[in-house]
Amino acid sequence: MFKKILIANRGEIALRIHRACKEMGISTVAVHSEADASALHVKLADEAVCIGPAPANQSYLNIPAILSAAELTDSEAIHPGYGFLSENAKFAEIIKELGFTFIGPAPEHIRQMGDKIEAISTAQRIGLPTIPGSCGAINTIEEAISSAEKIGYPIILKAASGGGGKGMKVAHSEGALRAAYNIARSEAKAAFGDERVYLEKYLQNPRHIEVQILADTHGNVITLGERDCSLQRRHQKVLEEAPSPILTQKQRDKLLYTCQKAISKLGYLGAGTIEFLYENGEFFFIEMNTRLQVEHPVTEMTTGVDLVQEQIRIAAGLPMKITKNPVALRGHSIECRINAEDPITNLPRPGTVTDYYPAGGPGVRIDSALYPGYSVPPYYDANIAKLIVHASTREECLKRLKRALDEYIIGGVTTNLPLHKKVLNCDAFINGTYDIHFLESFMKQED
Ligand code: MV4
Repeated sequence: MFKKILIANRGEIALRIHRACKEMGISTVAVHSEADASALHVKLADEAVCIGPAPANQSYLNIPAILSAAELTDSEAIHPGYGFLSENAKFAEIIKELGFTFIGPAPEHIRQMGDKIEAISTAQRIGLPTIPGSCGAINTIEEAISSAEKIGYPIILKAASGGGGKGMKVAHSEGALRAAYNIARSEAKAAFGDERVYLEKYLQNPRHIEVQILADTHGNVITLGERDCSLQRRHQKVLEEAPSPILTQKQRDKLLYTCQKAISKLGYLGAGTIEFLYENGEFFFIEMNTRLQVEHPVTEMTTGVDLVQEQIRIAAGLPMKITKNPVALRGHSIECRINAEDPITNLPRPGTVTDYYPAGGPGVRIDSALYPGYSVPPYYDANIAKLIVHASTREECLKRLKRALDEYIIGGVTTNLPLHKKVLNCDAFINGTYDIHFLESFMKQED
């Protein structure tokens, strides 16, 4: 096992990784920007190295600075967390070349899934159901129109290097497709330096359901159930739950079995998430995330598996602690993402935390790097805490969540805690029938 791990991230996830390391007897190195010198992940780590000024491209995205910190501290492995460099194939490659271990999948798998066109053709090859579409890049407007006619409108144009919702255009007719095509290409070029786009049938009211997998170097591949991430706004997830309230056990069994077979065939290593859209009883692959995800705690609560510890064991070449597939699931878990944001504009709104009373009691977990007196810096994303609850049924879980939200006090910064409380009183959420458009229409109705 590693003696020392460098954590190439900040905030709650840096702390989450630190905690896993400590429980495994591993010493930790925090890296931080000048703006994060007083951050909790820095205070708690065994060692800390400042890697640059506040802007992420000069610090948390600064590959040479991070590698120097690893060298300087004699770290053996690097955990990238989520965001920042977590899905940067070059970073994973250089780490390997320099003799460190990247805690994540092979660079080839990161690259393969980063190109959404290649990801879809790979998904088809390994037996995952995909959305009817162009099967590759569309290079001319004529090609786009003929492909759309075969598939049928409405269609959606997506950027090959996109993902997470950036650079998508929906068209309900040939006229709309003609108008959208060049815009989609130039937006893709501007955002990702890659103008390639592809086309899919547009699903109008899907749910977003994703499957957590783990695979080790000993040939074990396990699924750890699904997460329902349909409660989102502008492609930012707001609340996630496990299991999905709309799946039958039969549907779940089939989905998990298909994913287990697919990942075995792919030869993937580490933690990964396979994202699907679900509509009218059918699943369609959209993307695969080759990292630990923000919402991983709901899977940890319903499986009892420590995903970060498993990632570390896998990277060290050890077998996972749990290898029986599928992993047994128990109860229900919901995560609320607490953001420091303006309640009207929903734009990030930094500030200094005054009072801080975290919720507690049975079945309550808070993943956060907040403390009284902490100043939320303006340079990074708005997420400041995740409130995760677990109970034996969804109904109990909703009651527990309501109780925990009422207890949680974060003074001095404006948060979306009130929004979570409102969502909990909404019928479509209570009965579990909400789709990916629910939150946006709910919030419009509120204004
Ligand atoms: C779609 C879709 C409807 N039809 N693809 C957005 C994020 C990216 N991962 C894929 N996305 C979508 N792809 C087809 N063929 C609708 C979305 C979508 C969405 C998906 C998941 C969660 C939230 C979303 C919000 C808007 C659109």
